[in-house]
Amino acid sequence: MIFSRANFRRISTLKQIMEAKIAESRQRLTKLKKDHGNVPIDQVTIDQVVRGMRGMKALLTETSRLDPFKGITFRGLSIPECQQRLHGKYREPMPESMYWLLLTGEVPTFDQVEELRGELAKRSQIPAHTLDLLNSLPKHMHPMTQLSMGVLSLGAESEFMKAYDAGVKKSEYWISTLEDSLSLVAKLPGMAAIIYNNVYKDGKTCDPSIKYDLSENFGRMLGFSDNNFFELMRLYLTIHCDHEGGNVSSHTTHLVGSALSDVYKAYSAGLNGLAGPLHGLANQECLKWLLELWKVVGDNAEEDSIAVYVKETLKNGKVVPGYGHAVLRVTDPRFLVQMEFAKKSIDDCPLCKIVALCYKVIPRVLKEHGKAQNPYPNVDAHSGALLYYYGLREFEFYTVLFGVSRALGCTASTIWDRALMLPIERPASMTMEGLEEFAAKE
Ligand code: AMX
Repeated sequence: MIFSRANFRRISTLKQIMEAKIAESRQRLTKLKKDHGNVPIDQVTIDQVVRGMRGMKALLTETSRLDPFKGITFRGLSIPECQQRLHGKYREPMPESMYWLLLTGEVPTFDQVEELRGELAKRSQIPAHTLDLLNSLPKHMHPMTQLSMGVLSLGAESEFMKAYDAGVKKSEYWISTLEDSLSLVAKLPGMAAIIYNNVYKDGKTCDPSIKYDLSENFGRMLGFSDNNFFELMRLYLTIHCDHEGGNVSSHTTHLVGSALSDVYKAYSAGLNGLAGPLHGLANQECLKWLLELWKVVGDNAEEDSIAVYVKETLKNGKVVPGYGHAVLRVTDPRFLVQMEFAKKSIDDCPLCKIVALCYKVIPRVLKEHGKAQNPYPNVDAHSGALLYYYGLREFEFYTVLFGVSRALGCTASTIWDRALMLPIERPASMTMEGLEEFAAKE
């Protein structure tokens, strides 16, 4: 036996539901491969090869689906539907409920959420070697680098690697990957809080409590006590959790995991991708840009002064952070839900008012500029303003919050990759000469 029986008993309902779903999905996939394996989905163009595989349908991801015009759905549920069905006893959806949904495809009952909440709370203790590592890192090291290193160090306890070394069957790889994933998701808020308190505060982090949900524990470990901030954390950690399989963090996690690296190695790599300014780091860049804009236009900003500032950004050859998207062609529903949160919960946030004004002005300016395929705001255009309002003002930490959330989607997908026994990822690359030969044939 690779894991303790006690652990298995604790996650038995989750595991049993997943077992049934996996058996059914394996049958569907076998049929697809056998009966329809040769059906073409798409034609790959030279443009797609040289433009970052944009829109190329080449990945199987079960947890969420991104429609350019409707935005994200998690196992078929839109963000407003998740708000209605995943909130448990709170106002905003719970990340625990979302994780259950991503893992099983089902909306959990109250008892199931409670089971998962308790399970995660029990697994939240951080091993001594990871604590020592985090406490030894220099304050000037970017928090995302620290988080990625911390996650990698958790791999010393990987149940998957133990199972693999013990010769467990391929069809059971998902079970130890589920074990690792639950432990990773459980430990991430504490690790993030330790990094925050080490870098920006007095280095002291309180322990999580079994009494609270993941979001309240996280908020408290970061030093907050405001219930509205905990609600914001619930919303934030839920809406950032997954964005189908092709984005940099999810795709990287999938790619590394496809070589059967444990989920700690795979997600640590995913975090390094999330730390790029065109991906998760955009939230940090976005708030920096907004604060500079605020300084210039003041509290009583008007549309014209914002337009002048945006045009200046573009004239300097910079992108407007928080705007545009590789897939979406409408306003990101994750932006809209944060704007709603601001309207509902906050009436005295000048920065949120500027964000709302920007939403009126920037799409028009970007359309006139004529380059961006999507001139509308993405998730990052609002998140920084809300965090700033509640007093979380250390921008370099913002992508860490994103990283705590994205673990839900990336680990759930890695478990399903193993459940469906997907092979190592190995596409083919082309030389320029090879592409020219194709072009000449046309
Ligand atoms: N401001 C100015 N120019 C923009 C722009 C923006 N917000 N968004 C796109 N463009 C430009 C691109 O730089 C590109 O210019 P180029 O031809 O000179 O290279 C051109 O418009 C076409 O780009 P695109 O096809 O519309 O976008 P993309 O798929 O190449 O890139 C993204 C998508 C998000 C990287 C891009 O829109 C961008 O840089 N946005 C600002 C950064 C940002 O908000 N990132 C967060 C994304 C969400 C996330 O992952 N967290």
